[in-house]
Amino acid sequence: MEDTGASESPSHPKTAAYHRDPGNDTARTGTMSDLLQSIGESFQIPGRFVSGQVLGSGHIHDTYRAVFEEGGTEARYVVQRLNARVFADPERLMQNLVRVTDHVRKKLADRGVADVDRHCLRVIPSIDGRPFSIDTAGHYWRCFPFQEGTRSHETIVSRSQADETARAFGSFLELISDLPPPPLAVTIPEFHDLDRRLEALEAAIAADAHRRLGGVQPETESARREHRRVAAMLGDGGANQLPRRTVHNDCKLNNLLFDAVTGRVRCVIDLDTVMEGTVLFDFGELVRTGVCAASEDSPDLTGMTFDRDVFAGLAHGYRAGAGALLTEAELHALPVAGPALALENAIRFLTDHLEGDVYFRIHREGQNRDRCRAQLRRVDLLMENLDVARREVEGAAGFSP
Ligand code: GN1
Ligand code: MG
Repeated sequence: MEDTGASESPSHPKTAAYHRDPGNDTARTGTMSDLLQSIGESFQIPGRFVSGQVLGSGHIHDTYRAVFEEGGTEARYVVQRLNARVFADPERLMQNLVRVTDHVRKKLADRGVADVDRHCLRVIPSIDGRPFSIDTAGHYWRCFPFQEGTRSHETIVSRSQADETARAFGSFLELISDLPPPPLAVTIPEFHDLDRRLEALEAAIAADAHRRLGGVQPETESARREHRRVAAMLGDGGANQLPRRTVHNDCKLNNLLFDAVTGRVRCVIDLDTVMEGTVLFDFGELVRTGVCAASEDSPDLTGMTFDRDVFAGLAHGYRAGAGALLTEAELHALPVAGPALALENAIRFLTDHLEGDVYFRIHREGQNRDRCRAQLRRVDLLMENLDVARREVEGAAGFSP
């Protein structure tokens, strides 16, 4: 997650201690406060900067929480330095974000939702009226109100939580389904293109720039083998002919904020990759992150299992959240989404391991290799349980997939 809405995090395992910041990071040193102060003050926040701290578990951006004093009370904000290596065009990214959040906010308000700020991100403009601010080093920053009274979670623990999670992302799909043209900018080209991801892996293998190939031979073989299997399955399942729509593209449990009191989903966050895609990208991320509980980088995979109840919750919740939007072809294809997205992430982690950990933030050596292994294990489990998944989707959709 990128904590774009941020949450209370006493239960959050990955905060400051895990933070690694490439390059000249003033934000970890004594000048962190100065940097956050000057950035914070460059946004339209009606108060005085008090303090700031590192926040969040995202692999991509650098996220902080800044406290301002506003008329005698403290108000908290999320300030985020965008990763320009991952997002080459931060201005178009932020234009997307403004379009998406404006659209969702308007729809929620039209439907009578009270206090829209609690249910959708709001981009705070800079003093000069732009949806971002640029620091003296040329880095792009953005700012949101901190979502008070929320929690984020890393692992789905029950069928009802799976249902709630998938329902929220299904509803989000409906909310953005009528975004007026033009299409959103492509923030990361070929983001979920499995074949291009494999090509990138082959290039990293050929270069072996960090001499790590010797340590990951079984993983590279397994990635190639599974790619052949999964690509054939996607072809057979009609996945390549599905309608293109605006999708979230990163539907993980930890990209939702849950109300700390009611336990219900309040807000979908991490909207950086909202752009054209297919529902398989969204449902697949839900399945690969939800169904085989275990942390994404656990070196011990012996206890990992396929949780049928969680899968059933995801299928029912997604169908219910998206309502009538999903076509029969999309519903038929849902069962293959999980293994495809697990494999894609395995390939991405392995590529990054070979390339020297330049994309996904790591906190220890070999972490991207371990992440890859854990995804490959998920591919196995999800493929073994494909028939179970088909039956559950059939139950949720009311027909035979
Ligand atoms: C990144 O930072 P986070 O966890 O929200 C990545 C996702 C990966 C995920 C793997 C823009 O998302 O695509 O699935 O890591 N986001 C981007 O944990 O690459
Ligand atoms: Mg993300």
